[in-house]
Amino acid sequence: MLGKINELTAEIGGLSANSAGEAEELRIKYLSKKGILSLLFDEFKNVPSQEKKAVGMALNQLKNSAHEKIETLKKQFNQQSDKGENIDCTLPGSPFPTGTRHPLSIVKNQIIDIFARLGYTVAEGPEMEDDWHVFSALNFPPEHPARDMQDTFFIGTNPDIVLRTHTSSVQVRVMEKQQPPIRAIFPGRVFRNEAISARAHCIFHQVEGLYIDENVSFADLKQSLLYFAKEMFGQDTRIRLRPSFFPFTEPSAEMDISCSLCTGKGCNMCKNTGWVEILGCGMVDPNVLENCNIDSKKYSGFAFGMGIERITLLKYRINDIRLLFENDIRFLEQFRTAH
Ligand code: 2NL
Repeated sequence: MLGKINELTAEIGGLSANSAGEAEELRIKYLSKKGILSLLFDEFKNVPSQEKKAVGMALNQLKNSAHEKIETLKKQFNQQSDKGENIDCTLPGSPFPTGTRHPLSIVKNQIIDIFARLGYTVAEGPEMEDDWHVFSALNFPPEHPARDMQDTFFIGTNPDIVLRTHTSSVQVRVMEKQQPPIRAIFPGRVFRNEAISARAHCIFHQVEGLYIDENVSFADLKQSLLYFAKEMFGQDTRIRLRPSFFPFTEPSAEMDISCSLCTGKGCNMCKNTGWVEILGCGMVDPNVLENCNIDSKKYSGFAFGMGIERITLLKYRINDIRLLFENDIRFLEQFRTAH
């Protein structure tokens, strides 16, 4: 009898199961009413009385270890419900890493917000354009250098299809569709066939603006852009307009802001002039209005254009435009803002 008990102890100790069902089968085989252990207990009455104590103890030990073994076998398949009981609801949650907006998007949204307060809406249009919307409607003469392959990306061999070099093409589309008053800004990606350097990239972003109505004057332009400069760079910011030339505006000007780094005293950013250029602007050339079926005798307007990269570099004091296009997470993570 003791031999049998030892054999069974070893046998049960080595049991394994691949599913809860298999573990239950083993329980029935060894521990049920008609199981192997019950039969063994039945045999106990035939054990001679002097051996009863030792055999009884061994038998009880076998029974206990068998129960324990089957219990462990079952437990491995019951872990789901166990898990629930073991959750510590007081532990802090695992942090979920959130992304950040790209600095160009932050600045673009800021520009949109500022002009929205002046009543400007936002319009967008295609990046692939025809010659009319990028050049001809905007008063570029046929031999203008901007139409050259050196400056403009062409799509395939068709000289009429280009990647837009400015978002003015969207303004042309809006003017063609809608009579004044028009007051909108035009953010978007533009393309110029230029060598990449710390200051220039062949793909960059622009916001242009357009305001056309009866009696719109250069004074309106100045006041609107002064408001923009103060909102964008701080209320102490001053502006200065220098005469310039664009095919699509007459008169034209370039606008500088007082250097935000040295507040006009002279530093590296303003090359010791106290001023930094941020945009171009002017009164929309009457030819452009007529090209878009707007009566230039009745209506006038101003327009402006700025590079979002340039504004971003100035605002955040970044010294290389390429940082904006490399998508280095260590650079981008520094722009956590509400915008
Ligand atoms: C610059 C200068 C400018 C405009 C853009 C414009 C558009 C139309 C008519 C007239 Cl449809 N003008 N846009 C006007 C003056 C300057 O951009 O340096 N941009 C980065």
